[in-house]
Amino acid sequence: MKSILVTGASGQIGSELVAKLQDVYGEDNVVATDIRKSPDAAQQSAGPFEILDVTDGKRMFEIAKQYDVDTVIHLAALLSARAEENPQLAWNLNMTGLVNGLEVARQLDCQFFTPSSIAAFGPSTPKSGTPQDTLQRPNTIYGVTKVSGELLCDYYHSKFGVDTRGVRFPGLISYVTPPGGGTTDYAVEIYYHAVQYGNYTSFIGKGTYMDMMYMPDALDAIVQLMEADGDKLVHRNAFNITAMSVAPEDIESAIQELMPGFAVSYAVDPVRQAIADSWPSSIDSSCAEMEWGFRPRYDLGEMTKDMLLKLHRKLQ
Ligand code: AKB
Repeated sequence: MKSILVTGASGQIGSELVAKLQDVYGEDNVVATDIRKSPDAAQQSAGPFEILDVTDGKRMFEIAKQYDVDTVIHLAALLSARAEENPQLAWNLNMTGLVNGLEVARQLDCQFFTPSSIAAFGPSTPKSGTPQDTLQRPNTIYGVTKVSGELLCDYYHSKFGVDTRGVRFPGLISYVTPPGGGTTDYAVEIYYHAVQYGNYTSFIGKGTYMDMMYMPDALDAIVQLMEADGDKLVHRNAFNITAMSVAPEDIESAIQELMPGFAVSYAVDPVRQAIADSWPSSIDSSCAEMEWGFRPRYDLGEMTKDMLLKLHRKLQ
């Protein structure tokens, strides 16, 4: 049975991942940590919770030791758009936090997972069907931290034997905890606005394709990769994974299937549009499929049905 430390547990992925890990490994075997507790009582984990600023390596080590963890899932990070507003803060939080997590894993012999992102690619990367191994020259600070993070995780594996694993997440869509400060956030907002107002003004332009995935598939992928036989992994940090490549008008059409009056207009934000334009329009996840059996369950239609149902219940 694993004993898992999760950083960034109050965030978009963390708030749902903690509950999933508790289901799989038991409530007391998942230590949720974040710089603050989620203000939403429904999202507070039932198991142990500790306040942790991930740039404080000493405190991270103390918590890991206190709970005798054998796995670290490091999620705390600043996302793309917010990182662009404060690059120094982004570097410090994303890289110092990661080094601290890796050091805990090295010193306490833990398995280690941290997400990378489609942001680890840049304008010179092949834009469609982006291969697992390709050019990675991102021009955003978030992307720079993600490529650096991938390399550092590989280094900890080859140099110190730490069992590091990761995926390059696309935009993640969920109805539980909204993301904050990302470029793909429009694809979450659009569903909230559909239910609340019946229309949406997109800050990402028509025809901008990016990879996306529904949160249940993202959570399954983390557990599946962590449970995968290490001997079968050719790659580690980090696997391309995706469930769909969509533009705003595709999500609009999928919502219109269930809400015919719904309409999207556009007020493009140049900063976030430039970030989106520097990312792939679709990535190839065949290495993840072959090496550890990645297979998402939700396409755009199934995800849209579930999102609208859950948001109607949540917001009305
Ligand atoms: C963002 O938009 O910054 C994130 C990501 C793709 O990593 N959702």
